[in-house]
Amino acid sequence: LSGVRQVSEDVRSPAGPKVPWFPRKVSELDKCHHLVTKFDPDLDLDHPGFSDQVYRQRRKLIAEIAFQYRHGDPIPRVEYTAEEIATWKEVYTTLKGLYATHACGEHLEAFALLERFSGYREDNIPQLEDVSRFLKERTGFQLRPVAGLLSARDFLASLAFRVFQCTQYIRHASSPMHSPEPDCCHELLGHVPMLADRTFAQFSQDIGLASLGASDEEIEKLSTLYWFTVEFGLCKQNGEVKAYGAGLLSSYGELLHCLSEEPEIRAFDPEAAAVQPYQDQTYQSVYFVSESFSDAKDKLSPGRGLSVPPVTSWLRKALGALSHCEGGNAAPGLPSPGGCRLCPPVDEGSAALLPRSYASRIQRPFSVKFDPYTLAIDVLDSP
Ligand code: NLE
Ligand code: FE2
Repeated sequence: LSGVRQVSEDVRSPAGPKVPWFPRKVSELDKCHHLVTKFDPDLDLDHPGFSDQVYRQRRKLIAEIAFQYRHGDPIPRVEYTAEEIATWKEVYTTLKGLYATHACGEHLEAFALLERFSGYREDNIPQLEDVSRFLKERTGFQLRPVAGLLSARDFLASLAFRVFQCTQYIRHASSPMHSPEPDCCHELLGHVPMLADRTFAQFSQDIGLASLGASDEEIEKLSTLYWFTVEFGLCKQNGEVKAYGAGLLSSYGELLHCLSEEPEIRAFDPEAAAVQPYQDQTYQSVYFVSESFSDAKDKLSPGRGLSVPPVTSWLRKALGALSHCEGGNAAPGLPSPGGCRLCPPVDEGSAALLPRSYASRIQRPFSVKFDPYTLAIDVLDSP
């Protein structure tokens, strides 16, 4: 396959050839490997590793693991060098000093578990295989190695299967406090603890499901929404603003910046966040803060009560997908527990069906449903 809009012959879409190809089973993520050559140490003169041949060689070697990787393989271990571990140590210790005051409760809770069970230490870069096993037990998320920045379409598609595409190399030693590109510090310190949270895992998967077969314009909106939530989101907890975005939790410089007086902080509004312009070179000038991240979540009893986690309701709001279940017995804006045909109980860790009203809005003439037993996507024709 070349290009991300190709329609595969073996997976025929009910909508005909106009729908971009998308994976239907988890093993087809092997085809979702289109890299974006941005921030590449070989091509970008501003990359801190551009003039460092040793660093560039190392990146090539580690990228090879991702190129060879097929779904179901154990993730090969990397023996990190003393210099890499020193970079990790600097990132780890400086960030850890800020987490107590700057990170959300979900992150702190998972981080403590990772330190106990998954080799999170200042002198050890955790191995993706070990971390993947931890996540599988917590939320069913698993990791797969990726060589660098992926196309938004491929990256989001993997989330639909509860697979997180994870870089394995580390940032250049000269810039430990901020990196414009993802690296293992960003994935392990920023994303992994959040993916260990049920609510957050469901939200991530829902963005992924919404992206399958979507138009390029819709992918752009979804990845922007992802940017201002999963990467750079703030939330209020006990009256204080905390970070839950991975791009903040992995950058000492930006974690300080986001809770300083400098940036503009706006109340989270999914519709606005999905179209807010951003840049990815340096710190953000605008962040969105959610009122409800933990408050609303505390009102949910696990597996019972309201069936849709609050962050997922943000997404549904963002997608304008609420009309079919309004008037049920749920809180306004939330589907009624088990009462709506189009809103299965997602908190049981199983199905997440995106409502058809949304599908029509994104010009996707079908709905998708994740089958947790086979890790496959069922495609349902619209009437
Ligand atoms: N700026 C983040 C960091 O330094 O870890 C990475 C962001 C990747 C989108
Ligand atoms: Fe990220």
